[in-house]
Formats: sequence, C-alpha cells, structure tokens
Amino acid sequence: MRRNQKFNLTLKRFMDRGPFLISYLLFLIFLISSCSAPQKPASVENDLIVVGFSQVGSESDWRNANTVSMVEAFSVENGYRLIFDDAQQKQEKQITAIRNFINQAVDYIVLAPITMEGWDTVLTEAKAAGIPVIIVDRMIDTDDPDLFTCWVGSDTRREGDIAVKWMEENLTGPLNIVHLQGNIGSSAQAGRTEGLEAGVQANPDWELVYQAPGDFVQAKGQELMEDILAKEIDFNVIYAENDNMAYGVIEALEAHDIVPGKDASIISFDAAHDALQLVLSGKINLDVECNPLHGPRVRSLIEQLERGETPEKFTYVDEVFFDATNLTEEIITSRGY
Ligand code: GZL
Repeated sequence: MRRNQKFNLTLKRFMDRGPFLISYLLFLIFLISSCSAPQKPASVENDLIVVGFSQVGSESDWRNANTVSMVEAFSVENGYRLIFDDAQQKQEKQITAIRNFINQAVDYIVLAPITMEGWDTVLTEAKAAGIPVIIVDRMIDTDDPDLFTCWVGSDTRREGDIAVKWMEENLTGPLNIVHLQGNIGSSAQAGRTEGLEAGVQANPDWELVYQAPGDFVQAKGQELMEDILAKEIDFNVIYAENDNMAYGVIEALEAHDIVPGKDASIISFDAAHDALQLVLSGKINLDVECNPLHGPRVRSLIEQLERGETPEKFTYVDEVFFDATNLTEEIITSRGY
C-alpha cells in the first residue's frame, strides 16, 4: 500500500473517531503552524520512507552497537524517518510499539524480538494493515511464515557448535562447565545452549555443574558467579552466552583471586571490542563473533522491497571466532564494534 493510500486510511480512522479528535487535530495544526522552528519542506518529509523499529533494550555492548547501526542506516540523509522504540527487555512493550507503528501507518516495521514466542496476534494486525515486517537478529517462532516478509541475523546454534569444537580441540578434560545463559526463550540463548548441551552429550568427560540465566546482563553474570563461588562449586570452564555476562564473571573471579583464562577457561559470544581486548590479555580464551551491524543489511532488504523485488526469506550473517592465536590489536581497531 502506498504512503498516500495509507494517509487516506489513517485520515478515515481519524475522522471516524468523532468530533473530539477533529478539534484536537485543529489544535495541533494551530500549534505546529505557530511554531517558529524551521520545518523540513513537506515534499522532503513526504518522500521519506518511514520505518518503525522495535528494539529489545540496551542490555549489552552488542545491543548498543546494533542500535547505532540501525539509527545510522535509517537517517534522513539516507531517505528515511526512523521511529525508534526501546522496549527495555519487555515483550509487552514491543507489542505496544508495533501497534503504535500500525496506527502511524509506517511504511515498514522492523522487529528485534526479545523472545521467540508470542508474536502471531500483533503481526497479524500488521499484516492486515498491509505493513511489511522485517525481523532482525533473533528469530520468532510462528506457524505462519507470511507474518513477516524476511529475516536477517545470526545462526546461534552454529555459534554454539563453533565454541564446542574449539573446546574439544583446545581444552583437556575432564571439564566441569558453568553455563550462564541469555534471555531464556530467545533464539540467541536457545542456539548457544543447544550447541553446548550437544557437546556435553558427545563428550563423556564434560559435565554441566551449574546452569542458570544471566539475561545477557553484566550485573547478573557477576551475581551468578558470586553465587557459584559461595557454593564452592568445582568448575574449570565458564561458558557465558555473551560478553557482558563474561565481564561480570571476570569481576567476580578476580575479586576472589582466581585468574580468569588460566585458573578457569572462559568461553564467550559476541566479540565486542572490550571483550576482544580481554582475549588479547588472556582473560577470555574464546570469543565467538555475533555481528550486530544489521543497519545496512536491513536497509538493503527494504531497498529491494522498494524496487519491487523479493528478498531472501532468511539471510544469515557470516561469522568467525577469536582466540589468542588469531587476534591482533589491528583486527580489533579495524572492526565496526
Ligand atoms: C544475539 C543477540 C544477543 C547478544 C547479546 O543475536 O540477540 O542479545 O548475543 C544481546 O549480547 O543482548
């Protein structure tokens, strides 16, 4: 549906809502016309592609880098007006944001879903409104693939498999593994957990001695590590499902004179800048990349759709891993996050 058709639809909805809204609209027009601030010429505003982006939150270095990438991609200079919503890690806030985007008749909805379940109802509303939905980063679980146009993100099960293969090749068993998980029910947590649990099944001298959700948050990672130390659980490997939880683990270990990366091996995910510095310093033994720079990727998908093309339904990002053998300061400074 074109933007002017949407405008008519929105106007109809507006007019149907009675005289109150009409007088409110007249008040708003008066208010805007009396503002002295220079307004962009209507022709420019009208030609911008309006994108409503529902972001998970700001829980990690990864998430913040993802937000910056999206904001930079959907700039006015690039021909977009971005309506950004930070859901503060609450699915209900994401659902509300999507409904607001529908009411504003945006041209595209981009959703970074905090969890896999619970999207069918609101995405059905978006479909009924004729607004294409692009899913970015994590996956959703739905029986109706027509509820979203396309998806771009990481294969987190593959990330877990990369970590397990590295552990098999570089760590000598028996391994007593502490497992700190991300948001339970997110595809990022599910994939990395599945990878580790398959590794434990395949290696008889590996044992999961502790498993708990740290929600991808540094403070929770530190809290869980303190709990493990207080319980005097015997461990020699920590598998943290993101860098921020690994930062918290390292703080707790060092507060107890335990040398991270040596007294206990640390496996992490994301490969954020600060974490790669910790790989260089030997405090993190392996960091599996999960690339957050999705802004240009999502913009490319939208531009295909604007040209009337049909993008791939699923686009996976190529990712690598970093350890002491393949990481340099130059690589760290050359990376975008
Ligand atoms: C991964 C992404 C995860 C990161 C965390 O695709 O969803 O969420 O690994 C982030 O750092 O919080």
